[in-house]
Amino acid sequence: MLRILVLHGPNLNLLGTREQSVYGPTSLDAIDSSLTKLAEELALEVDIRQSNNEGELVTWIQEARSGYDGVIINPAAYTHTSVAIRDALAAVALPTVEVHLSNIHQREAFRHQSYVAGVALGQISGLGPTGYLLALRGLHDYLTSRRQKKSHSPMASSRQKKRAR
Ligand code: CA2
Repeated sequence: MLRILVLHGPNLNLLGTREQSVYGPTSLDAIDSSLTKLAEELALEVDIRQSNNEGELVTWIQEARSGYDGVIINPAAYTHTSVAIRDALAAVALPTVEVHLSNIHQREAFRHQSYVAGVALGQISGLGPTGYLLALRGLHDYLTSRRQKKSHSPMASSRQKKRAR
């Protein structure tokens, strides 16, 4: 079964309690529940975590190297500052989708730059909580079609082909 690590960065634990005009009324727990429900439908496993600590996020990304197939991350404010998170994502080289609730490109100039975008498969910005669900569907499609391509490759051994199923 494909396993996806979902990471929420700093202050996202406050969702639904403040700044509803920017980030909407939905709580982080509600976002996590809808992700878990979709994961069940797609027969994926999701491991969802939130941290206000850059080092903790870096450690979790590093640990994802073994046992995970992809990453969904809303790095929150670290999007615009963290070379460490970018380097960790580049090091593990797992397909990663960057998600933002708000459209960072329509906001203050300092939010237009993402250190993560350059190492991500894609970025979803401005679609609110739906962005996380689209990210999960997108990763699912990407990973399953990659598996199929690998298992149909003439170079794939019968053991590789079995593993890819
Ligand atoms: O739009 C997004 O998802 C952001 O990643 C959210 C970050 C912000 O720094 C990025 O530029 C864009 C901020 C998350 C803070 O969330 C709060 C939620 C409720 C109350 C206060 C902060």
